[in-house]
Amino acid sequence: STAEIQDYLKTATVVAKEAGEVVREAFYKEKSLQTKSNYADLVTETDQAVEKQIINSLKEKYQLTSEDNNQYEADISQFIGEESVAGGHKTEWTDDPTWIIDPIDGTTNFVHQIPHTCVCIGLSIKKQMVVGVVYAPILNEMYTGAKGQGAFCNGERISTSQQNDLKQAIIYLEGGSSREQDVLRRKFNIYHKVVETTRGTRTLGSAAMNMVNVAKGSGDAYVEYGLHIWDFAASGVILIEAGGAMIDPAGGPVDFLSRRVLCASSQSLADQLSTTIPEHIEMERD
Ligand code: LIP
Repeated sequence: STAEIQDYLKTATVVAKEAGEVVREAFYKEKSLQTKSNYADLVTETDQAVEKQIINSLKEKYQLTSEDNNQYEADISQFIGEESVAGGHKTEWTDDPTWIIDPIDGTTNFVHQIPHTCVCIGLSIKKQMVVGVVYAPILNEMYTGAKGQGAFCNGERISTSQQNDLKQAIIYLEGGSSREQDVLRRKFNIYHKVVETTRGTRTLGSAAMNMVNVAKGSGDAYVEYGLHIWDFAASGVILIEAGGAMIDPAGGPVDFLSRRVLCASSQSLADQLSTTIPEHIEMERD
């Protein structure tokens, strides 16, 4: 129901804000760092601590304290978190209500003190994204969206540019963290074509930051191959609620486990960008 969704959104906002304080506190300090798949794929102690904090807060609210919240008791039992998956949990996405968490999206920015870094919390019900919160604590931007209820930044309604002409569009792209020659070669073919056919490209270093910027009309589209569900689930709700379109880069509906996404200010721009891309990289699925 609408009231339930609003309650989930409120909770996610409070929890993201608390998590963001931890990120802000750690931002200018020395970080304890590890690499994951390669030297460009980073995790810090803060990523891990913040993910635990988020999961514990959500469990406390929806599972353990059933007395003060009996109507939602045990409603939410599933979690997909970037660092839990890195720690060996497989990504299992079911029809059950599921919180999808990226404790720090833009970890590399966080490590290098570049302010485009954010906490992402999304909620899916029956594999439909219904709530999305993206909080960028250094920029002091709180983005929220809930299905059918609009998208907001710090409480102000946001909407996409509605740009329809690729030649006048700004496109966000990412180099990503894969260092495989074949993936890089394909990505840079795409990059070449996008630079050639548009007004310009930008890279913020965070999928979610790219997407909330498209959502608020700061830039017009974003495409990436190689990301994961936690990088774009929460920001996807915000983008759609802001009037944008989110598709599979090859066209058709987005597939959250396919590790690729194309977002744009409008469906028409999304389709144009999709057909401009010379080849669509198949990533190993989550
Ligand atoms: C990052 C994504 C970004 C991608 C990076 C990385 P993380 O997520 O937001 O779009 O290019 O390789 O995956 O690891 O900072 O949460």
